[in-house]
Amino acid sequence: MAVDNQKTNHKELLKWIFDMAKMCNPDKIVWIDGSEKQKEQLKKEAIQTGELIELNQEKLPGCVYHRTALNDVARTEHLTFICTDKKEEAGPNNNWMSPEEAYKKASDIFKDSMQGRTMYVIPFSMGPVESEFSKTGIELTDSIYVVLNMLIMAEVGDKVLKFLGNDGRFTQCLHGKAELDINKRLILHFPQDNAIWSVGSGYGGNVLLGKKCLSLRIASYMGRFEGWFAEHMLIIGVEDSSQKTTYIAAAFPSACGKTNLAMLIPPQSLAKKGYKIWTVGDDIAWMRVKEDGSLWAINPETGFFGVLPGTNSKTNYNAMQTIKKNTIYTNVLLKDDKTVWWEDGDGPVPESGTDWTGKPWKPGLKDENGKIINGANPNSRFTAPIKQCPSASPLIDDPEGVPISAIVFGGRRASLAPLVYQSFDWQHGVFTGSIMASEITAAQYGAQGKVRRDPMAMLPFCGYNMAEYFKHWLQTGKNIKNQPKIFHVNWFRTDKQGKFIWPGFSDNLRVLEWIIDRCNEKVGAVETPIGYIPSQADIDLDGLDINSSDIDELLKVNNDEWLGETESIKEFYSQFGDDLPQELNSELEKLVKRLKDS
Ligand code: OXD
Ligand code: MN
Repeated sequence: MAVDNQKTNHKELLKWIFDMAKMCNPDKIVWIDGSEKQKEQLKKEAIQTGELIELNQEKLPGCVYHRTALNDVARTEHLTFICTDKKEEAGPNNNWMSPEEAYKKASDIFKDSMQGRTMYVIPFSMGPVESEFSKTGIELTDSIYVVLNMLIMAEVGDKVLKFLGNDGRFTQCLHGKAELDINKRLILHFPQDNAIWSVGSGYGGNVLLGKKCLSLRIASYMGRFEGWFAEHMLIIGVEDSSQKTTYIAAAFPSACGKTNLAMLIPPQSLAKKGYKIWTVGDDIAWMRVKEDGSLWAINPETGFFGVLPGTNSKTNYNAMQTIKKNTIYTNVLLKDDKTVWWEDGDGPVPESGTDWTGKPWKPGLKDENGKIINGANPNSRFTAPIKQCPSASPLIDDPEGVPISAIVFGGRRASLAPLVYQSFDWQHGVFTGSIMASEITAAQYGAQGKVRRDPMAMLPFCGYNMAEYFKHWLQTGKNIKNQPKIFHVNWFRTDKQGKFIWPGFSDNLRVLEWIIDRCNEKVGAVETPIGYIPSQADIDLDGLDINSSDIDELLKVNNDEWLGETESIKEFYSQFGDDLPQELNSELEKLVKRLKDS
C-alpha cells in the first residue's frame, strides 16, 4: 500500500504508517486535512453507508446520529492495559501486559482487518499547536465516526503536520474497529514507545485516542518525567463583582456531574452579587509550574464528549445550548421527526421513536423481565465544540493557559464526607486526593452502585504505578511557590430516606464561593480532624429552601465513621506495599490521632 509522501517529509511517520497499513491492509489511505470540505464529504459518505444518520437539519443543523454496537457502549477497563517492560511500572492500579505479548495479540486481530475499508490518518494536537503544554498525535483509524469526533475534540489536520515538521515527536495512535467483538477487543498503551493500539471497539472513550488514552494515560506518564500533571479535572473560572476571575481545577470520578459544574449558571442570589462562570474544560487538565511560581493549566481538548441522560435546561442550560448544532449524538432515542431525546431530557416524553439499539420504542415498554426499556443508553453521549458553549472562557485556546488557585477533589458518597472541607496544606491535600472514593456509574463497564476508591479520579487513567504518581504530586508541589489550596467536596450526601440533602447543580456555586473566599483569604473556617470546614454563616444560603439542621448534617464530621474509613484506607494503601510514599502513611496516622483525640 503506497503512502502519499507528498503530505510530509517526516520519515519516521511515513514508515510507521506504511508498517501499520501493511498489517491492517486497507484498500486506501486518506489524510485528514482539517478542512470543512473534507469533513462534509466524509459525513455524506458515512450517511450513505448507514454509519451515521442525518438528523433534522432545520431543527438540528450540522447534527448527526450514531449507534455503537450493543456490547460497546462504555469504556472497557478490564480490556485496557498498560504495557511496560516491568509489571511494577504499571502498578497494582493497572492491568498489565508485556509489550511483546500485547503487540502480538493485537497484531493478530489487526491483521487484514481493514480490507475493504479506508485507513484515515488524523494528525492532531492536544492543546493549541505550538503551546508549551501541547502534545502531537497521529491517529490511524478505519472509522469515519472517529474522524468526525476527533475533528471536534482536538486541533486536527495540515496545521498539525506542518508543526510536526520532518522530525517532530508524536504519539502513535492506531485504532481499528476490526469485528467490534468484545472477545477481540484490546485497549493497549505503550508509554515507553509513546504508542497506543486500540482494536475491536467503536466507543468514544476507547477510540478517540487523543482523549483518555493520550491526554490521561500516556500524558500522565510523560508528565511524571517532564515535571507536570495530566489530570482528570474540569477547569472553570469564577468571575466576581470586581471582575477578578479565580480558576479552579476539580477532579471527580466519571458521572459525578463534572460537565454540569463546568458550565454552571449562578443561582439568582449569587448572580446578583456579580458572579459569572467561565468554562475552560469539563474533563481534562494539563498543569505545569511556570516561572512565576504558580500552577497554570490548559484543557487539551477542543470539544465535549458528555453524557446525555439527565442533561436538560434545568440541570445544564449551557450544555443544551451547546448541542443545538454541529453535534454528534451517540446512542440516544431517535424521534420520528429525526430529532433526538433521552431520559430526563427536555420536552415531553415522545410517544414513539427508535431506541438506541435500533428497535421501535414507546414509553413504558418493558423487556422480558418486566424492566422498563430506556430510549437512550444511560451512557449515551454528545460530542460538541467547546466554542459553541455560551459560557466558554475567552481563554480556552490561550497557549499560556490559566493560573489555578484551588484544586477540588470530589466523590459521590451518601455519608461520611461533608459538603466541603479544606486540607491543612499541600501534603495533606495530596492525601485527601489519594483517599477519594465514589460509586461506580454507567461510564464504566462493571457493577453499578458499588463504592470504589478512586484517587484523584485517576484510577482508570493513571498510566503508571499510582504510588509513584502520589510521589510526583508530593514532589511537584514543592516546586510551586504559590500553591493552590486543596479542597474536597461531596454534593451527594443523603438523609435517612436516601434523598440528597444538598440541591447541587447551580447551587454548588455557593460552595465554590467559600472556596474562592478561602483562596483570597476573605473568610474563616472551623478546624476539624479531617480539615477546615465552613461555619454555617459563611455559606450563602439566600433563596435556598434548606434548614439549618440540614446544613449541620451536611457539614458533620463523624469521628467514629471516619475511624472506620481509615481502616479501609489502610487496606487500600496496602496494595502499594513499600512503594507508597511515607508522607501518606504519616498523614493517615496523623488523621487517626486527630480523630481519637478530639
Ligand atoms: C468520561 C469518563 O467519559 O470519565 O469522561 O468516563
Ligand atoms: Mn472523564
